[in-house]
Amino acid sequence: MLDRLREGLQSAVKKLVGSASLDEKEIKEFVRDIQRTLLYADVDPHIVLKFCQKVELRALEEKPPPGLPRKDHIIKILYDEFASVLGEGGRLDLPTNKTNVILMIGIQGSGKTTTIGKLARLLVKRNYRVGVVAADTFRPGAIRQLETICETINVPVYSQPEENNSINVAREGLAKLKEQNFNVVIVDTAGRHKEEQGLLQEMKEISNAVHPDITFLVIDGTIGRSAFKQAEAFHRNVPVGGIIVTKMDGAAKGGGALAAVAATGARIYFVGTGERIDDLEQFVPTRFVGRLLGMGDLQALLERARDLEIAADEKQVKRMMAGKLTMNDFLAQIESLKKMGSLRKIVESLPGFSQMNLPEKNIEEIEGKMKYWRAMIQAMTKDEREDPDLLNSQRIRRIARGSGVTERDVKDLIMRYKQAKSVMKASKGRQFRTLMRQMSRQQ
Ligand SMILES: Nc1nc2c(ncn2[C@@H]2O[C@H](COP(=O)(O)OP(=O)(O)O)[C@@H](O)[C@H]2O)c(=O)[nH]1
Ligand SMILES: [Mg+2]
Repeated sequence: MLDRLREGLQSAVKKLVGSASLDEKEIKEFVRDIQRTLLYADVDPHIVLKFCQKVELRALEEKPPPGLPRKDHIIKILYDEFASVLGEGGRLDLPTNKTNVILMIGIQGSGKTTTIGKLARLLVKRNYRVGVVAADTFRPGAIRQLETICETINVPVYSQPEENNSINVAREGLAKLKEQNFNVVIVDTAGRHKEEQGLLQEMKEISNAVHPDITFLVIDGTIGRSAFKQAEAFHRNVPVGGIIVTKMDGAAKGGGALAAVAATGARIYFVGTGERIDDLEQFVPTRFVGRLLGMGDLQALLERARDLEIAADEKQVKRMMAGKLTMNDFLAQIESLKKMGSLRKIVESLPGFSQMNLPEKNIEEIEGKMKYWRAMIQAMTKDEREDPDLLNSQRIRRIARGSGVTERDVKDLIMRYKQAKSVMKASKGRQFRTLMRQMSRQQ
């Protein structure tokens, strides 16, 4: 599935790995290759632009942990950013002590009925008793289609061939199957066209009638980035619990559909990868990205990168515990905080960190200042970074001029550094160790 996308990404990675040197030019070319591949897969240009800028910035500016080749580090960055674009996948965990109701909605032809068969099969394999309600009263042959699929997997289908009120069928079907203690009841619906308000109204009414535990919106992966609008239109009318993207086999635009759906904030639970009953996969973004980039090598690379990062952090922490905190350590720590997400969240999660004199209102300000801090630290000589006590007023003036800030800014940085150092000494690095442990758990 997604062959073109995979080939494009893997060939960009291969080119990067094979290049003799690795400077700005190669990195930019690598990012451009990725960009082209994503646009071809119909990923929304805004998403592509943001994604590529982020990858490029990180690739150019981030220092790999000692021991990790720069190329590997860049591939890891690519992996991280892909996983973050795709968001979290959804996991379907249904309790066995009740009748779980799953409502399937989506426009006609998106693959609802086919997917119901696949999902029923998957749940039967997990030992659930599954029944299906045929509440698509609009499409001729809809009942027969569902019955044909479900016969092959021994799943009963409730239908009322003479009834054309889908809400009644749904309600009565559910009641009947509930009586028979089914663990899961999946309700199939019609899906004429998304523009038809009537359809959305009907979905709303069915939803109110059956009170689904989860509503799956089924989206055709071949529509690419238009999936965004479609997902939003449905969601405005019916609370969508999760999304299933179908026809990922052969869909040149499947990547665009996935990115678009993830951009709505909805979780993708499954992807359909063919017409057969077993062609349904649970969607696990990290695994998915791994496959796109060529998992075999990547898994080893990611593990190595993590080990090296932890080792580097530990070395740093040991030094800091001995009360030795250089400006470089300071910067690295601040940046690793940033990498973990919002500084505020982290500071709040660490009791005792308030000793660093970071009153709440200052946190945002600090986040904003971080890029200047980097410039200032870069303007220092190696000796100054190792031993900031050397920083007299003359040197401060030079650094301020060299990094385009005021002398007061430099003094402010030094003050914060000293505060951090004294906290570090007092707590023997305990707080940072807690932090490191959290970091390694997050990876
Ligand atoms: N290649 C491929 N075809 C699919 C997939 N899912 C559904 N289809 C096909 O899409 C068409 C419409 O599917 P159907 O389940 O009837 O859609 P519905 O109108 O939403 O119920 C059928 O021909 C299916 O075989 C998939 O994952 N891959
Ligand atoms: Mg159907």
